[in-house]
Amino acid sequence: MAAPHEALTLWYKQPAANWNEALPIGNGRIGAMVFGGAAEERLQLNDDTLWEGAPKDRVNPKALAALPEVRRLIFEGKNEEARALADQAMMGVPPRIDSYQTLGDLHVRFADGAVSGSYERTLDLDRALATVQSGGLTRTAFASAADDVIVLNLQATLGGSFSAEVEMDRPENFKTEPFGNDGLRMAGQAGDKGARYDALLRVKIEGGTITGAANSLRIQGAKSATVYLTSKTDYDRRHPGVPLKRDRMKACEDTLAKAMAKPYAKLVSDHVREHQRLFRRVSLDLGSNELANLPTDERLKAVQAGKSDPALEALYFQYGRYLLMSSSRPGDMPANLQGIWCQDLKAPWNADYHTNINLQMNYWPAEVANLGECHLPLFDLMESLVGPGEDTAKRMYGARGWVVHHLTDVWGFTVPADGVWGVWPVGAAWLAQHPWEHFLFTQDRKFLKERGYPLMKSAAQFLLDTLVKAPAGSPVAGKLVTNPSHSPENSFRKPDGTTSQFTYAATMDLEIAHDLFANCVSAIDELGKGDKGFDAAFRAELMSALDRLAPLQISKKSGRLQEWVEDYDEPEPGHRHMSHLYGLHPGHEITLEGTPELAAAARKSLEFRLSHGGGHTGWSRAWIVNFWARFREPQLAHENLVALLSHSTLPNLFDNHPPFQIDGNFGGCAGIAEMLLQSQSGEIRLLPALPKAWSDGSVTGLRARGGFEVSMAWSSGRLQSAVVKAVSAGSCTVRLPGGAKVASVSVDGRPAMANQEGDGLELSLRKGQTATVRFGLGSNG
Ligand code: FUC
Repeated sequence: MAAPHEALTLWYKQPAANWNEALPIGNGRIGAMVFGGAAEERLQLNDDTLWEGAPKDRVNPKALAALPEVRRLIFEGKNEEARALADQAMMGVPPRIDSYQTLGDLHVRFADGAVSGSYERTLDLDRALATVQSGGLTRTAFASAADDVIVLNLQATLGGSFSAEVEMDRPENFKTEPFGNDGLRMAGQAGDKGARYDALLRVKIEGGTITGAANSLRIQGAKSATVYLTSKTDYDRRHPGVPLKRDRMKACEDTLAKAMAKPYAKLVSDHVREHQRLFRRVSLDLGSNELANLPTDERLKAVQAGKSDPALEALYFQYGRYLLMSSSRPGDMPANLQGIWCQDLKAPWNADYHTNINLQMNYWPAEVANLGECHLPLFDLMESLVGPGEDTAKRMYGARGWVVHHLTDVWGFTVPADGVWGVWPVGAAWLAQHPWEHFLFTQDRKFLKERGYPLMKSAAQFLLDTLVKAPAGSPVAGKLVTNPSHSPENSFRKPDGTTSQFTYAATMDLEIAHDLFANCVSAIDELGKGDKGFDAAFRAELMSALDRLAPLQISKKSGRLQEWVEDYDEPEPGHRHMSHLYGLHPGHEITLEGTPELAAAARKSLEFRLSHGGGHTGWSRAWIVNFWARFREPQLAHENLVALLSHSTLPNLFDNHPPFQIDGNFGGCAGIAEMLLQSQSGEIRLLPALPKAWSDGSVTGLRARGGFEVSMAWSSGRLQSAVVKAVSAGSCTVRLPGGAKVASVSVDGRPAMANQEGDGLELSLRKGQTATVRFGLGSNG
């Protein structure tokens, strides 16, 4: 069992009292929340394809005809009339999606005797093992990506034995029956039209006996028992809604037979090896103090009470990486609002894919935290949405390309949902940032050509076809704008005192369009290197649109970056969404050096939001950490990271958006990386926002755009050394923290020229080479 004091372990002295205290395991596809109860072990189970619902044509047949009228009303300032018309003519039919669901529960109820004595529960992130030490029993749970099984091993210590009863159930729609003498099967469906599933568990014991009854297995006098569990559904990722024709139970049997044929020690070591292959690419040390010896929940309480715990911040970062690996491996579904972990039949927000920040935030850490392959499930989902999204684009907007509104599911949902704020047709355009980022980090041109660029181009086509000219009298008259438009979920107050959400040219739309068009041009130029004239006509179309796109506006009244085309007042100035700052992060349009006026205005907007209580949800707080990192404000970034931990983090370190939403975990993880390393402006910037609390530390294996891997060590707030490996490309410009003086540079161990000019350092590298830079005495930091 893991020593509880290891830096990469969450641990507790008591069982989970509820789901928010249970510990997650997952192999990307299947997973569980481990409760560690003394008298009963409960594993709440999930399969990432177990969704209620089915594909359905939901395009509102009145939409296309109503669109010109909605646009006219909006341009004329008749926001309420426009809203009423959109409400009856543009919303999806019906405008609701169904929920991702729990797979059910595995229960192991211990007979008297196994429950007394000392207790400890851990989650070892480095080995991806959850353990429980209770009385005379050691329990180990893990979800193996190598063998596609969930495993629960129970081991009597000190030569003892134990007895227990094993059951599997689900809140609804399930049937269980025995499987041979040592197994149980469960089958059913998500709702009455969703995915059908089969789950199978089998138990192997040492010593004692095992007997099967109708719905349970009884273990008696065993020295050890290992439960193997897997599940399969009929959901087909390539053809959502066309049930996969396979013998699910046979597939479960085969999977378990293979896993059970391995000696247990080998099953564990194969699991650990596969986990560490990804997990160990990055290490992070931010310093430590005496709090590191406390159980995780007590550390969190200490942080809530104002104590500093840098090692908990590093643990939170690695937990984000652990969660991404556990919920989004290649070939699986992307991480939803709860990753894969969900105990409900009707989950909060259906545990869906929200595309007006949440899904994207889930993937912010993927590249920089060196888990690029965990990004791939997002591209699979995007590709599955292109067909339905093109159909919606054509029939609702008369446009080319694909559209996604503010949320989606696994059944190709692309129409406006929930309410008129769902008429937000830039979801696909935002998502299209991700394949471009994947290319920037990996330099994988084949990916860009075959998968990335087609997704980007189609999203850009939709925008090109739906941008319209702002009318005379508009502050951006004659320029290209979106209409209809929303600044996600936020409202504005018009001079006549009325409020609305429905408008044209919300700043975020313009920033998303700018970003996407610029990225498409860069992609065309990249792909044109081997293919002169590649998509030249489309490039010209993009350049012309970029030229005519409405500009971002700075309020004359307040100096803030405007969120809307008019300088409206806001009924909720501390709103959780900070959409108009998209251009600063995750976009690249606003930078300190490139657009100083816009950056200053964006900063004012951020300060205004914060001074009115902004950041009250976990994901919102996590976004703020990223913003401050981009402003290179270490203390402010850190202050908000601490607020994320102290106000929005549950005892199991899950992000709290009552009840739970995983985006804050991922956004926080990305924010920590963003404080240490940035590369959004064609340069690699080292330690851009190192706070005082992390004055001594080191990191290895972060990734930078351009195809680099970066490691650094610092002490007393000053950079000591940096190692830059050109994984897939060559030379780069490195920006050093203020005052850092290069003492020496070597490339692959051989002394090299130190081309430092001010805070810039040119590294001439060829693919595969590694530069090691040592810094001398200077006053950086
Ligand atoms: C957005 C947010 C909510 C919530 C939901 C899933 O709509 O505004 O806070 O996170 O997504």
